[in-house]
Amino acid sequence: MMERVYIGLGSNLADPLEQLRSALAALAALPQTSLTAQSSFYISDPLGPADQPRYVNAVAALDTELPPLELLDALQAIEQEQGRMRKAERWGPRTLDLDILLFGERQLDEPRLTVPHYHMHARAFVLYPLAEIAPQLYLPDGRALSALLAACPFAGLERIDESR
Ligand code: PH2
Ligand code: MG
Ligand code: MG
Repeated sequence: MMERVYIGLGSNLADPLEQLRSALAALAALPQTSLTAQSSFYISDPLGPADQPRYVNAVAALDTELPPLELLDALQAIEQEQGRMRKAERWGPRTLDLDILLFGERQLDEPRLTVPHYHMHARAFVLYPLAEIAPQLYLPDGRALSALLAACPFAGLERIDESR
């Protein structure tokens, strides 16, 4: 079964734009998967510890036949390949973060994976890029993305024009 999945991409270390570009190439190369859309890149103020560089964020849409935990393994392998170190600090800096935001209509609550992604409902650096590629989207709980956006100021975001 083919399902539509949305991935949040983020980086604030080691040339973030390049990190996101190579991550998108790696997503496009996943087995049983096609990359169907990608948002612009956005520069965003760090959420969490303030003494870290600003992030570059984007959202990608995939159509995949991989089950959720296999996709998660594949995303974590891409993070590792791009130099991700797992550190203790919560919300600390990273070379690459690939988060499963939405997986079809599924609501998952497993030790390794919660979908929809925690807090995506209120994060400008997730909602604005997501709305660029899926403006009509509804979350599995029935909420419209447009309603979430209306409650989430664009503050601290900057869309990069030449990034595609
Ligand atoms: N990711 C985090 C912590 N803080 N801040 C921004 N602006 N963008 C992110 O992707 C981000 C963050 C942990 O995943
Ligand atoms: Mg994250
Ligand atoms: Mg993550």
